[in-house]
Amino acid sequence: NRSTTRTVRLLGAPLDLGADRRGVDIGPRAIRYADIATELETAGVRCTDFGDLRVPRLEQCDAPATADAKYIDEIAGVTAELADEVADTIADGDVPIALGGDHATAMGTISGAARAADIGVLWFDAHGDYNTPDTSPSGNVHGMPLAAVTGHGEFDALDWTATPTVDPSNTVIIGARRLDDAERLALEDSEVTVFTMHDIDERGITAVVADALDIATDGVDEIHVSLDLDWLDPTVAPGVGTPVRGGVDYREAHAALECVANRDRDAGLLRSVDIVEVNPILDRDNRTAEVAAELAASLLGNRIA
Ligand code: B3U
Ligand code: MN
Ligand code: MN
Repeated sequence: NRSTTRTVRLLGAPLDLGADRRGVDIGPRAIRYADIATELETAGVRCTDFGDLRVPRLEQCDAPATADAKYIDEIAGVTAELADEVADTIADGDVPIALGGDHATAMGTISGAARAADIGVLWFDAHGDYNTPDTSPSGNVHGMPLAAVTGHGEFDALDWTATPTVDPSNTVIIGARRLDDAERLALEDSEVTVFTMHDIDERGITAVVADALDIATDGVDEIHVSLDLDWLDPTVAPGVGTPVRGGVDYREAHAALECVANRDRDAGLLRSVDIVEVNPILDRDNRTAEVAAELAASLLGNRIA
């Protein structure tokens, strides 16, 4: 269990090549300005900062080689580096938090985290991120990472065969409210569990997260938490590239992550975290980054209030 003080290591991943809207590359800086380090330390966690990974600027990249999965080669390079940093962080006994950047970041975090142990995944998102280059309506890779890490679809540029990934039966999406048609069909065919906003409305956030934790940890020891800020309602988190109305409110978001923290406190299961899709250019007064920092403290903190 988690009685000793943990150290988290921030890994900035200013990646925007997976998204359509510019600005998400400033996300890591905005979350630092929102004082995530102090939030975490106040919650009883030691916080170190690795700085930012080097990410190619969109302006330096050639036009995307394929419209099916734009900038997939560049994204493969960045996520491979992130995977190494995540694996090193875990080997040092620390908990990596990848600060995005767009959600393609998660391919690196998860493949790095899955190297040393089998993990389950909790994916808090308005979207499924389960498109493939064949089904994606946009060609944006940030709509595909969950497919890639669960072995669904063809991702030629990604060397997943050399990288242990996650079992779809230990993968849970929470808060979905906008799935593309082909994506929805593929999820229905898969072993991934999807809890929609309707499930949360009907059953309450804590019951849904309790189920999600049971599913994610069935037969595995540890979990990865991937938090897309568009999971929250845009009134709470306006600074995201693809806002969708009807998301969780501030208290539901904290309650959800506190449920994870409580289970973690008993079992020591939280291995790695992503906090992604914060777009300061679309934000108001850095509110979304502040919510992100506060949610990190609820998820990783050592105290209940
Ligand atoms: N499903 C759409 C939109 C989307 C997915 N993730 C975000 N947007 N952030 C797509 O492009 O795959
Ligand atoms: Mn996402
Ligand atoms: Mn999303």
